[in-house]
Amino acid sequence: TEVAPGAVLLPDWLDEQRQRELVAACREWARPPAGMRTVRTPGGGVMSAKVVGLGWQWRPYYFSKTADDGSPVKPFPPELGELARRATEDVFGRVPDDGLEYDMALLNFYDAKAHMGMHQDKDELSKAPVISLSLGDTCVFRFGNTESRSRPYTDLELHSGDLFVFGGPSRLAFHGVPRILPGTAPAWLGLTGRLNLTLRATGLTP
Ligand code: MD5
Ligand code: FE
Repeated sequence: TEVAPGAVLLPDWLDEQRQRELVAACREWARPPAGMRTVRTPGGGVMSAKVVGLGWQWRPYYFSKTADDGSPVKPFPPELGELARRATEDVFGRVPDDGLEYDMALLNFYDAKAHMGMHQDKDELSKAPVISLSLGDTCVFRFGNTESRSRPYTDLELHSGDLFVFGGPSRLAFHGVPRILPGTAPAWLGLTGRLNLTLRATGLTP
């Protein structure tokens, strides 16, 4: 389903086994050193979603190879590069051949009360689509416009197993997660809360 130009939602893209495997992998990636942490913004704010980066660590508002605890950031797993290629193939019918290289994963964990304010993802130097995978609780995802945080925007639900690809003109749209719908994760997944895994090409890896 094309939600907006370049923004494509493929519901239920990950089968049960793949979701279970990814949750198990996320638990490893979240572990210290260079594990999941709380992000403080320069303005004195605290993000309610917890974050960990693979390949690169996102900081407001740049990428670093060093985690907040001083350890090297965990490597970007090759299997996530393979997953990104499969996602772009399924959505665009081919792997984009403009030399883009997926080199970082950003993992966000939302508990029942977490949310993410409206923002743009513009720290990447590459225009490659962002691949977003949802696991666990359903969330309300707010997809906005490229001009401002305010209306017009569209609210939709992202469910466990859904793939959302943000490319083209949607790549720089404002977006956020106004709320989590607690207790909506599939029982067989064994996850309380929501994990969002995004695969990105920073354009920073030589
Ligand atoms: C989430 N994460 O559900 C969302 C999904 C983030 C973030 O927003 O920055 O970690 S990924 C959403 C995304 C990425 C790039 C472009 C657009 C959405 N978009 O045009 O809407 O935790
Ligand atoms: Fe974002």
